[in-house]
Parts: sequence; C-alpha cells; structure tokens
Amino acid sequence: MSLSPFCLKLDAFLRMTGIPHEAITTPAPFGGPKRKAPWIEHDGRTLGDSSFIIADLTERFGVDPDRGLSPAQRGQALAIQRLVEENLYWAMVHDRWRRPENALPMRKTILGGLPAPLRPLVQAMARRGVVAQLNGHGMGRHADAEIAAIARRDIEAISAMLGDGAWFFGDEPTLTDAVVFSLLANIHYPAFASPMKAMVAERPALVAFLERFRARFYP
Ligand SMILES: N[C@@H](CCC(=O)N[C@@H](CS)C(=O)NCC(=O)O)C(=O)O
Repeated sequence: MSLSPFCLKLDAFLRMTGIPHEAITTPAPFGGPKRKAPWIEHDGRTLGDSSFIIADLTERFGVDPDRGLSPAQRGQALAIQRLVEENLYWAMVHDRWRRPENALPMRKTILGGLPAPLRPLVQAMARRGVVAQLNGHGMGRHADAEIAAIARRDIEAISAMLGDGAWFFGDEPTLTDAVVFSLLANIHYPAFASPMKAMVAERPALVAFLERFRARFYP
C-alpha cells in the first residue's frame, strides 16, 4: 500500500473500477506535470492530480463508483473529500515531517528508494520544502496540541458520518470510501508516530472500515 494518500486513493480507484494498470513507485514526486504524485501515463498522455486523473478515467472507461449517488450525496462526498485532502492530510504531513521521532522511519520508508548516504541530505531539503508548504497552508503555524485538536475534530466527523455503516453511501463502496481509506490507512497502518493513531484506533467502527476496505481491495 502506498505511503502517499493521493497515490493510494488513485490506486484504490483503479482497483475498485477494475481498470488494468501498473503502479510504479518513484523516490521523488517531480516527474509528473504538477510536480506532485500521483501522475499517470495513458494513451500517450501524462496527467497529474488524483482528482483530475480519476475524472478523466471515469469518463474514458465509462466507470463511475459514484454512479448511484444523488446530487446531495455527491455534495456530501465532495465535502468529505475536501476535509480529508485539504485539511486532515496536512495534520498527517505535520506529524510525519516535523515530529523528530519520525525522522528515522521516514528515511527508511519514504526516502528508502534513495541511496542510503543521500537520504539525510535529501530529507533535510525535502523537509524545508514541506515546512514551507505547511506554513503556506496555515496548518504548520499551529502548535502540536492544536493540530491534534484539529485532527480529532476531523476524525470525529468522519467517524460520525460513517456511523455503523459498512460504507459511506450504502451497500457498495464509492470514491468517498477510497478517499477516506487512503488517508486513515496511512495514519493507522505505517509505523509513524502520531496522536491521530489513537484517535482512529479508539473507534472500532473506523478500524473495521479500514479492515473491510483492505480485505476487499488489498487482500
Ligand atoms: N491534489 C493533489 C495532491 C498531491 C500531493 O500532494 N502529493 C504529495 C504526495 S502525497 C506530493 O507529491 N508532495 C510533494 C510536494 O508537494 O513536493 C492530488 O490529488 O493528486
């Protein structure tokens, strides 16, 4: 499973819809048109941004995991996606890059594709860039405890919306399930220290959701 939530979301979408693909891991995200991961190559085109890619593939392949949603549900789905990708994601980024106890695990995993002697240098440079992004977003300007409080509210909201249901919108998974899975799985499973781990772990329905998604799409 990818340690990038956006790559994992796209991969989950591809698995959900059965679109044949080959997933390639690169040590740096700068090869794509947006200079962020993921990007795809398809039919001689290179496309960046998980949401643009998904919209394009949905149309081209005539597959839409959200086809059964009402307009109101589509609105809720977008609101959940924005919460996850534009807010909670940054709390995860903060924990991974700014907590000193994650420096070594990051070197071994996310930077693990690089030659070992280069890792500390690349990590220091990447960290500077990530801190600038966090400050630009605004999340990085908060104290650890404030970021944890923001994350708690987001996780509580996600948990309340899922309730005891198997999936967010009924009996079959939709893109929202892939979006939520991609971030919460990245909090729950990898060995990075984060106060968010306990926030997920203490909600059995959320953990069951992650396991359900994993069993179905990542057996
Ligand atoms: N909106 C983009 C976000 C992609 C994104 O932020 N990717 C991260 C990896 S999870 C990245 O490439 N970060 C490197 C950077 O910003 O320099 C999408 O949905 O694809």
